[in-house]
Amino acid sequence: MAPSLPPGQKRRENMPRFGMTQYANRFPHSPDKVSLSIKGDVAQSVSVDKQLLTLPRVSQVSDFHCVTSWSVQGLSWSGFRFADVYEQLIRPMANPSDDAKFVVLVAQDGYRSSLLLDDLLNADVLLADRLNGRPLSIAHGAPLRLVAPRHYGYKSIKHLQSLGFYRDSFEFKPWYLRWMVHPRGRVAREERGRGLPGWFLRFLYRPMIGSAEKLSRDRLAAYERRSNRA
Ligand SMILES: Nc1nc2c(c(=O)[nH]1)N[C@H]1C(S)=C(S)[C@@H](COP(=O)(O)O)O[C@H]1N2
Ligand SMILES: [Mo]
Repeated sequence: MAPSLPPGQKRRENMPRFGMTQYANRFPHSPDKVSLSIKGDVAQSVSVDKQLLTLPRVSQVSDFHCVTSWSVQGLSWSGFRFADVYEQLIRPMANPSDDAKFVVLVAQDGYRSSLLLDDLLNADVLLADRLNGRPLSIAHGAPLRLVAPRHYGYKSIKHLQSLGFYRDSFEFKPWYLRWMVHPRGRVAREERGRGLPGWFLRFLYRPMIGSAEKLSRDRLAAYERRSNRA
């Protein structure tokens, strides 16, 4: 029997391309090139690229939970542990301030998410470049994405391009309305949004899944047709 799901989640078999509808038609500018800029309250702003390959590669099977209430179980990711990236590259190269515990992640498509450094340092948080045995597709976040299985999917930013380390959360401007973004977003506690109960948001979001999924799929298909012709 498959393991049970967190509160309010429903299982689906396949991983769709999914996201906020305003990002459905936005795509990474450099899907083939990993380059992370490290900034914020750091001694030095730096860029991390090839250094990633010096870290141990890790594989992990984990579940993925979208805030709108769908979950996919047993995804096989491969990449680098965030904790290794932080300890072995970010600290020596950029030296973030000890009290810079609030991390803002920005993507090549303009999407943003935030997580507490303590949550990012969980052993199951990865910067992944492979999914189910293949290089990450554009649909799922090429060239590099975050995988934070204990947090809602909206924290697991695709097409990652920068990490900012800050003392305060005021640096973070959410991608949409503030109530949609919980500062931690832990799945086990149903922290779907800010100020509104998880069960309420679950019922609010659920009817939107089908149309959001279709929009994401159609825009990706149109993008692929355009790039094949070019
Ligand atoms: N760059 C970027 N990252 C993103 C999103 C997005 O639109 N753009 N959507 C988020 C949401 S809401 C979800 S559920 C997951 C979906 O990941 P998938 O498309 O690989 O299923 O990506 C998250 N990360
Ligand atoms: Mo999501």
